[in-house]
Amino acid sequence: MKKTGLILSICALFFALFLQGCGKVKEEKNEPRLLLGVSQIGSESAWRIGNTKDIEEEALNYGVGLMLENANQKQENQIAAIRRFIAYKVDVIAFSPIVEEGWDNVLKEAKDAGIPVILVDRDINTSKEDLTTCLIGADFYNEGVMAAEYLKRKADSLQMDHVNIVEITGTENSTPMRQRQAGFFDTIKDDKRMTILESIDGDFLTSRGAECMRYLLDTYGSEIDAVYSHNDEMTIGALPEIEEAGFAPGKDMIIISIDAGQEAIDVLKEGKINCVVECTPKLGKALMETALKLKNGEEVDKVIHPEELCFSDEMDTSTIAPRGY
Ligand code: GZL
Repeated sequence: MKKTGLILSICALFFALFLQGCGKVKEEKNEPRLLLGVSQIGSESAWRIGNTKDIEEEALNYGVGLMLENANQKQENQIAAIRRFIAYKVDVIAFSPIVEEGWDNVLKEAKDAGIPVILVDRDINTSKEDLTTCLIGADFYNEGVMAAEYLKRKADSLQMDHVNIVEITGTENSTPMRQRQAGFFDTIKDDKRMTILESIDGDFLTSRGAECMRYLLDTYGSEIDAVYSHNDEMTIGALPEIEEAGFAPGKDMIIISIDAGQEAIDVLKEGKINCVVECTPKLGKALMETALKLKNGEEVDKVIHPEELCFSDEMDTSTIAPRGY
């Protein structure tokens, strides 16, 4: 009898140790691989919303603990969020700077706290070295080049001897605004047919795109041959104003946009937009892989550009796959 009791006690002990071990394995399994603080600009466009969604999904896929704060288009909110991440001692900080200037102090604080900072989507303008580790985002300059190259081909096909262009830009002093404008201007500057009538800041917003287009139509009317808009939201805002003024967008005026969200692609298929340059919001995978490398002390590339396409009325638009944003 005694022997049986001893065997049962030993089995009970092993079973208890086994359960405790499972508990520990389970506990370790739930432990995030790293804590990532992300300051996101806002929710101003389908692109931004798609970018946030992709970051959240990829954080789950990679087992990354994510603290994501929406700054509602205010730089001061981004700075405050970064300070909270520092106080919280996150492993890595990532942010998409709404504008290029004004980050030196808070990034110096992150550097002094030993927390690496990844730039996502947009860049900063600083004279200080090593405030950030890398940039993951589009080649905005090339997006401007692709937009201008399309316009030159379109002018050729329509045998236009002059092309009067109005430009609706994104948020002033933001990286996409500066580089999309530079890439476009550098590409058209030697083409004698091309004239920029005016550039105006639409702040990447639908409502501002409409206001800008209304002003440009009142000012230049039928002189306008082409509209170069830095994002789909402003383009979508501009189209009804063009129709209201009695013009057919995509026919009376060449319409060029950037982002390539589903809504703009659908309008491209209707023939009211002529060209949409892709700017993918799907940066989450690259962000998680880069943050994990930094946590593990590995080297990372200074700049990571995703591949980007140009959709236009030169192709069979029915073949364009669903965009997912
Ligand atoms: C581009 C991103 C821009 C998008 C806009 O990477 O910064 O900001 O083109 C968004 O839609 O508002």
